[in-house]
Amino acid sequence: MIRTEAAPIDRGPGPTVSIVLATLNERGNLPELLDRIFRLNLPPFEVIVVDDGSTDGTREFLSEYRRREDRIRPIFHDGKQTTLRAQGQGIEATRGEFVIVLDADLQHPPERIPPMVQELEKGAGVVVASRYAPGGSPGTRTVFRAMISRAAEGIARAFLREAREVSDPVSGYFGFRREIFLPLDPRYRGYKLLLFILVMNRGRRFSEVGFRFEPRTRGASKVTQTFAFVRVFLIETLLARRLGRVLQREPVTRRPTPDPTG
Ligand SMILES: Nc1nc2c(ncn2[C@@H]2O[C@H](COP(=O)(O)OP(=O)(O)O)[C@@H](O)[C@H]2O)c(=O)[nH]1
Ligand SMILES: [Mg+2]
Repeated sequence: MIRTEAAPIDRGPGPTVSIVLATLNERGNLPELLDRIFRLNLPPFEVIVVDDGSTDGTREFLSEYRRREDRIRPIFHDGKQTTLRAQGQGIEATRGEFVIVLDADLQHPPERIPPMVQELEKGAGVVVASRYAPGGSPGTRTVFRAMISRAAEGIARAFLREAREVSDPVSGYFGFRREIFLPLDPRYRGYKLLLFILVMNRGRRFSEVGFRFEPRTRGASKVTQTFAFVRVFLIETLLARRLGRVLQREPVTRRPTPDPTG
């Protein structure tokens, strides 16, 4: 079911930075996003794109792009699995010391990646690209979207200690050290991997970089469109909280995440 477009080409030492994108019908945004990413001044890097069965030409575009740019590795998964799982799948395929996750719809300007990598190089465990840190802005958003976002922040802060330590705990734009990542139970669904990353990094330094949340100009939003998001979000917050408890009891060992039905 999971098919990688092509085996990575072994060029000796691997990349330092792995950029992970989840895509669902982003054909209109990918050309500009990738061109902007490949123009960044970064240590050696790779781009992993997990596509969940796009039908708008995203897959064909990625296959074609891969032919001339071998630093990009598309992973084709059949069927919508939520961003939590898609990003998790992408992270498991990364080779870099530092991982950066961002949306592929140009709402997260990739030009913030270099300062985020610098924070990780300076020793941060997690770096959050924040709408509320200096230099950041939530941009113009609908009242509905602002309400959903604020509700999610409130839920995250109510249940997770780590979420109180950053200004934008529900950001979808963040970076962390690859070594801390624990594969999530494949049954988990959700949209905010950052909550789990914060929990996995308990006790380490969290850092922030401001960013301006841009309006989506092409393609459709799939996540924060309905109140169904809030229900899924509440469940994933509780799963992250449970993961935090398990890690507190057995802090060092690497093990699968707790059973969501247990
Ligand atoms: N692979 C994958 N990507 C998804 C899925 N849902 C959304 N995305 C991608 O995740 C990013 C954020 O999604 P978006 O719909 O813009 O979220 P919103 O801005 O919160 O409404 C975009 O790059 C989407 O293409 C999914 O189920 N699977
Ligand atoms: Mg979006």
